[in-house]
Amino acid sequence: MELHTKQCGLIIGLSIILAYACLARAETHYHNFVIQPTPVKRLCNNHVIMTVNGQFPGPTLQVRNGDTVVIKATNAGKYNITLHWHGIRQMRTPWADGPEYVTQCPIRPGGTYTYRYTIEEQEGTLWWHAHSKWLRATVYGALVIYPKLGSSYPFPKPAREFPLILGEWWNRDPMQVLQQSMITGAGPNVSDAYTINGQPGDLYSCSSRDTTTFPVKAGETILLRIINAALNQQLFFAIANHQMTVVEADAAYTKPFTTNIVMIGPGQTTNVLITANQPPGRYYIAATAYSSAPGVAFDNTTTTAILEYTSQRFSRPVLPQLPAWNDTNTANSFTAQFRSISRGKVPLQIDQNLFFTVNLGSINCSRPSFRCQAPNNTMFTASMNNVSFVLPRRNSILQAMYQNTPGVFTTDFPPVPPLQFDYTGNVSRGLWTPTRGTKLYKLKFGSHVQIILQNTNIVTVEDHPMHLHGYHFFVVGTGKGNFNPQTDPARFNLVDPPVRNTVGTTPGGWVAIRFIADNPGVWLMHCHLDVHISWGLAMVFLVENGVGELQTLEAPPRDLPQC
Ligand SMILES: *[C@@H]1O[C@H](CO)[C@@H](O)[C@H](O)[C@H]1NC(C)=O
Ligand SMILES: *[C@@H]1O[C@H](CO)[C@@H](O)[C@H](O)[C@H]1NC(C)=O
Ligand SMILES: *[C@@H]1O[C@H](CO)[C@@H](O)[C@H](O)[C@H]1NC(C)=O
Ligand SMILES: *[C@@H]1O[C@H](CO)[C@@H](O)[C@H](O)[C@H]1NC(C)=O
Ligand SMILES: *[C@@H]1O[C@H](CO)[C@@H](O)[C@H](O)[C@H]1NC(C)=O
Ligand SMILES: *[C@@H]1O[C@H](CO)[C@@H](O)[C@H](O)[C@H]1NC(C)=O
Ligand SMILES: *[C@@H]1O[C@H](CO)[C@@H](O)[C@H](O)[C@H]1NC(C)=O
Ligand SMILES: *[C@@H]1O[C@H](CO)[C@@H](O)[C@H](O)[C@H]1NC(C)=O
Ligand SMILES: [Cu+2]
Repeated sequence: MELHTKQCGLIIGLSIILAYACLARAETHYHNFVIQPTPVKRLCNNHVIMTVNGQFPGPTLQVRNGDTVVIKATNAGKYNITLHWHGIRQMRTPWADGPEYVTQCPIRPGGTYTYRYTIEEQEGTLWWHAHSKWLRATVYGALVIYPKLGSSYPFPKPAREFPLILGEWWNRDPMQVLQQSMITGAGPNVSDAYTINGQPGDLYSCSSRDTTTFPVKAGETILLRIINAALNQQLFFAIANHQMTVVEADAAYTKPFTTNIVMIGPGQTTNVLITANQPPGRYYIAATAYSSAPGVAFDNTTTTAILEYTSQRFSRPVLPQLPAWNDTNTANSFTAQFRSISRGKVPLQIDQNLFFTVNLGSINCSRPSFRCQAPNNTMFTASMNNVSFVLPRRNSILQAMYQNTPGVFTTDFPPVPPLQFDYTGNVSRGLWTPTRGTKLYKLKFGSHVQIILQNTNIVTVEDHPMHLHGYHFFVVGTGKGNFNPQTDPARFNLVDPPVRNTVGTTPGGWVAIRFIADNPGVWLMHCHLDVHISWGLAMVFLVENGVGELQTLEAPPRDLPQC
């Protein structure tokens, strides 16, 4: 970055024309990410967690739209791991996308893999995280994409900017928490804390000294780049006495709107402007659970950080008012305010009309067993269109596709539910058990796709934050109950729908998304609550090549890990 700036300065001195060429030039950023066990102290105890380069949260990547990123990942830990660049489109480079056994085999302990990709027409806040079992509980960081040199934000430049990463903390190794739930068939233990930039904050034991603070000067406007990196929980977020102006989400600018409360699901990002217009002092920034599933256990604690006006180090902070954990109305009315600033055209003609149910599920055991400790001798599971997704083990799906290796996946993922039923009504127990498979859905290059994601009342309704890799999509509609293909499309927003890479399915409702399949490769779509992806709440799109090099998947890198 620095070298580049100096070169620019020199060139600007010589000639305006050359300066323009300099401004337009993109850079390549090289980083080494060493995944390593790292000692930290949290909630009164010493722990060893996986981090990148010993940092928790991990390093912030700062790039510009158009730049190339080259990250050599070295696995110095004891677990297989992969890294995912959440929300990056990865045009023609799915090899760098990261989900384990989908686009690559894991990097084994002692191994390395270099992720290479170019940022194409994206600006704003994204993030990176491990995409292997539950390692992303501690292996994550911010990925900030600034506008190209010479262009600017569509809002006044803030005086300061901070990534603000919400996380979820267990006093146990999260890999053990996952393993225990996989063995017992029951829900995993809930977390012990939420965190802001790695710190739980004042309301937890032994945490006050390290509470994260965000400094401001009275009168200035700052930008918070909020990222929800929590493993399993949507969160409500607020700042005492300060309104927030939302300006961007999932690396897409929004029409600005003000709010006292943000609801953010795992995988999502939301940029807010805050003006320090209150009496100088200290104000709590706080986040707590939004839990949409009745009767499902969750961590009901509250994490805090502090917005600190200059030289107000000792004043006592005020807490903001947060909604009740089950306040779905507040969550939905916040989400309903998003409108995009134009970002390409919304597809109006649809070639692929898909309808996917998004379900939890339950497997009966004939008798009580150690492996069936979910209620009434069952095991929890989850599915889309009644298929519980199974990751292959012998190869990655992408490599198998590229090399035409048979037996790794099938392409018969159902475009509509195999059985129609009253999705959000009282679903008969006989329908609760899905089939299992590694099923993909094939899309022709360039096809215009609509997906209705229909939440169901199998086991319980719940807001599932659904994330699509390799794309962002327009959220054209949402509603309660079962989607009605006769009446609901008339209410779609085809003018300025929000653009996202992760969208919540209203609990007991549906959401409609659209995108153009312009990125060939193999792309995972899944619930970003890791508890649900481990139960199979996922599917994969296979987007075929188009015509010519620019519509064709690149060749795999030489160092691609093998299974
Ligand atoms: C989960 O919680 C139970 C009950 O508190 C505890 O006995 C068990 O050790 C926990 N397991 C893990 C992996 O944290
Ligand atoms: C959180 O849950 C625990 C256990 O169910 C309960 O005792 C406690 O009152 C709850 N706390 C809050 C703030 O709701
Ligand atoms: C939320 O839960 C509380 C109990 O904690 C209950 O009294 C209230 O009715 C619930 N509200 C909604 C909207 O379900
Ligand atoms: C378990 O069984 C009891 C009694 O048979 C029933 O009331 C309850 O709803 C069942 N729970 C679930 C989750 O199916
Ligand atoms: C749901 O259906 C079952 C039988 O299919 C019935 O026993 C139960 O009472 C129904 N529950 C509700 C809330 O309608
Ligand atoms: C599982 O058991 C319940 C009763 O506990 C029954 O209603 C349901 O049909 C069973 N499901 C399957 C798939 O056998
Ligand atoms: C899912 O498939 C299983 C096995 O074919 C079947 O028993 C169950 O009823 C199906 N459920 C739904 C919701 O389609
Ligand atoms: C790690 O990955 C390799 C290659 O896919 C696999 O053979 C091995 O079983 C994995 N180890 C674990 C613990 O999953
Ligand atoms: Cu989910």
